Amino acid sequence: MTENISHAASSGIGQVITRFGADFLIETEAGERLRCTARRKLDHLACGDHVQWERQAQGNAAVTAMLPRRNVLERPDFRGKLRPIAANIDLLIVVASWQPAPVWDTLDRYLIAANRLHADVLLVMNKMDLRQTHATAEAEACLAEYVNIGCPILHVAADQQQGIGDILSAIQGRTAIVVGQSGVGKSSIAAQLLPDTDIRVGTISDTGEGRHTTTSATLYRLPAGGALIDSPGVRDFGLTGLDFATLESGFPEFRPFLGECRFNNCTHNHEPGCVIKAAVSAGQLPPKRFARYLSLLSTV
Ligand SMILES: Nc1nc2c(ncn2[C@@H]2O[C@H](COP(=O)(O)OP(=O)(O)OP(=O)(O)O)[C@@H](O)[C@H]2O)c(=O)[nH]1
Ligand SMILES: [Zn+2]
Repeated sequence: MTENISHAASSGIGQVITRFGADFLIETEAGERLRCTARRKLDHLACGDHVQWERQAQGNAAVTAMLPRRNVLERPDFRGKLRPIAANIDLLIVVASWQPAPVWDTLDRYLIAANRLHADVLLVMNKMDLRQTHATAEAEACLAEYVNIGCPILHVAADQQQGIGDILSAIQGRTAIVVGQSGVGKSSIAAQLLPDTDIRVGTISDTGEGRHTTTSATLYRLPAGGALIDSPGVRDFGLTGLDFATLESGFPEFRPFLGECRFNNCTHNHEPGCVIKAAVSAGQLPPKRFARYLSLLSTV
């Protein structure tokens, strides 16, 4: 034991696994888990952040610096101040189901949020056992539009452990979060992705602090590669602060047409010479998504 410690690196790079109050659990590059105290100026660290750490002569190790992050998910705390909850997310697994029925503009908002984070999207239609009995023609037509714009879609039944392996393979080494409206099966999917409760909880008990139940976002390594960052707050995160540029670039199907409207500040609404509207009329762009674009436009 003593020998191990004397050979262990005394500083290095690691990743934040979770937060306990003012302390952080980090994973070193060697896979060791260290409970660290962070300097006060690092209060904005979040689960998923890459950091520099060092052992100290006494007490916990310390996080000494945060490395650059590719993105961060923030949400308002009880005072309305934006707080970072997870960083370095590569993939939003957006879950919808046939019962409760999909709320399509919520789905569009997740796609916009993913685009703003520069993250990929995987749409997971859960409860495929209810598709035959609950899917309306309208819902199938809405879903077909996502297929047409090239959104990756998987059909699964979390309760029946169907399609969970497909989600794991689709993650492909990326760091994912699971989001979606209430009741669609996010918890069921997360539980299936992390079936070994030791993976879910045991990592935290490694610190010798005993089993910890934390509501902070936690990063779980997945057996097939990649990771899931999960917490109740991550799951029901929603898009806030939508502006026009974010809205327009959140509709990837517009891209081939952008820059070709008569007015360079065209909002694709009432303007003459709008190529987006023309493409919708010509059947080249999905009309239901476009109608929802217009209603989102009225909110920015
Ligand atoms: N029929 C069917 N029901 C499912 C399936 N997966 C989950 N459910 C059920 O759907 C309900 C909601 O599942 P949850 O996993 O709690 O959904 P959630 O999205 O985490 O819900 P919130 O916590 O409200 O956000 C539960 O009763 C599940 O048992 C499925 O594949 N088929
Ligand atoms: Zn236009």
